[in-house]
Amino acid sequence: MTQRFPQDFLWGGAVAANQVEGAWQTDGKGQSTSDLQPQGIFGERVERQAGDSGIKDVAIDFYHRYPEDIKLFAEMGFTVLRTSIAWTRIFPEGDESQPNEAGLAYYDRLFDEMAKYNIQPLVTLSHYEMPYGLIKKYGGWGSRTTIACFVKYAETVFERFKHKVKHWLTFNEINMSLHAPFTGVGLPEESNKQAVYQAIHHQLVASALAVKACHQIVPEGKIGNMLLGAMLYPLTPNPADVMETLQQNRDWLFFGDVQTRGYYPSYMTRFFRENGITLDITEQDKIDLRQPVDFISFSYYMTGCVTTDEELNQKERGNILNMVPNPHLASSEWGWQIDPEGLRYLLNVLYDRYQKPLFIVENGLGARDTVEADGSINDDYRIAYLNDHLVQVREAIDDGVEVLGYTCWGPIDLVSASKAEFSKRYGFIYVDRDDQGNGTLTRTRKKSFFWYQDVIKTHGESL
Ligand code: BGP
Repeated sequence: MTQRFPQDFLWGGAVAANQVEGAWQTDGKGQSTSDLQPQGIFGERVERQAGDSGIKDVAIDFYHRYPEDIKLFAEMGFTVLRTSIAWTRIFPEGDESQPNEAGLAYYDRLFDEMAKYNIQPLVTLSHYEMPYGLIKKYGGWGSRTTIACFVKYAETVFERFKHKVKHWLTFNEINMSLHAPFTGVGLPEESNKQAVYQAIHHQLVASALAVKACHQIVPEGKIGNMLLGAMLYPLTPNPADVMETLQQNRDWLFFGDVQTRGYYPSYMTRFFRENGITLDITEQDKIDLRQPVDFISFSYYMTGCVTTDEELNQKERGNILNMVPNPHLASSEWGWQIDPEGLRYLLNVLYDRYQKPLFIVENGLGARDTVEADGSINDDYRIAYLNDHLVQVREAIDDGVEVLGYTCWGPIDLVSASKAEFSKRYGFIYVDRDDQGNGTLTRTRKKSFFWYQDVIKTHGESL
């Protein structure tokens, strides 16, 4: 088999504005949903009172320290950095007639800094946040008005950054809206399926309109969707388990089907009927949806199993999506099951299904790190995790899957999305900060920093 990755394969890391930038009220930024979730993406919405503070208010202060961080990414050899634009820096309330110039200027500086080192930006338009103003005024994605606000925001940033950013993504892990409605579509957590799927429909239309706008505005622009790629296996060969697995995988593949094919898959007709869901889908919506993405991107951390065994289904499973654990796999401290081969499997499944280029835009191991007396951080567990996954990516490429690149999650430590804390770390670069917000924010290279540097330098031959 081939030992090297393709010459033009993009190597880098991925972060999200709200998990690194901090500066939550700087230069005219408005309140976003993530500013109101002190417990993370599954947490309650909490109105902020004067004097309240949260771990993300400063995060790792990337807003001010990005030159130092990008220099470190360049030292590792990054050719791509995935980040997101905070919508509230551009339209603080979400529906202003004019964008906030200070917010646009910040991203100009950021992309210019990346260009100095030939690091391409891969930019997510909406990563788990939206202007709170749009929720107060219109009810978030429950309203069609939000589609127009989002498209205006997308057109604004395409226009402004069209010569600096060629790769775009619409909504981060769009399928997560089913599990965390406030984070995903700005609806109350207890919303019923009818409301959530209607809001998702609005978001899918907005995503398609952003694809159209990107193609019109950005010369040679490419835009993809972004899925949480949590592949499910049947727990047993019982045909009932196998069928149920097919159905449950469709819960998330549905998003990819619409964004890639431009229309709702037929299995959803039955799903909506059996769940008493009637969607308002206009003729214009159907036309608007017909804007397939150029490539498919996804996050990959784990797989899970499906069972029809009632008793097993009653058990508490302790991982993020409440998936049945696979008896053949080990788990991280947070119950995320480690499955490198599953990444090759998923890449093949997606490529067989869509025949479009794929981009792995998140993958990594959240772990507690120990700083030794001499200041070093020997994160061999992280190296092992990433090494095993990249070997499987190389296998998939050898299978003929077209993979554009790999941006592992959190190349620098950042605030965890699900836990809103610091001790779950992903980085090659350690940031001195704890769960209470104490620490100097000093950056330190971990052992994995040098490992990744070598992987990139050798195009994967060192794996
Ligand atoms: C993905 C999100 C990221 C990120 C990552 C790791 O679902 O897109 O924002 O944080 O998961 O999750 P966590 O931070 O909860 O460990």
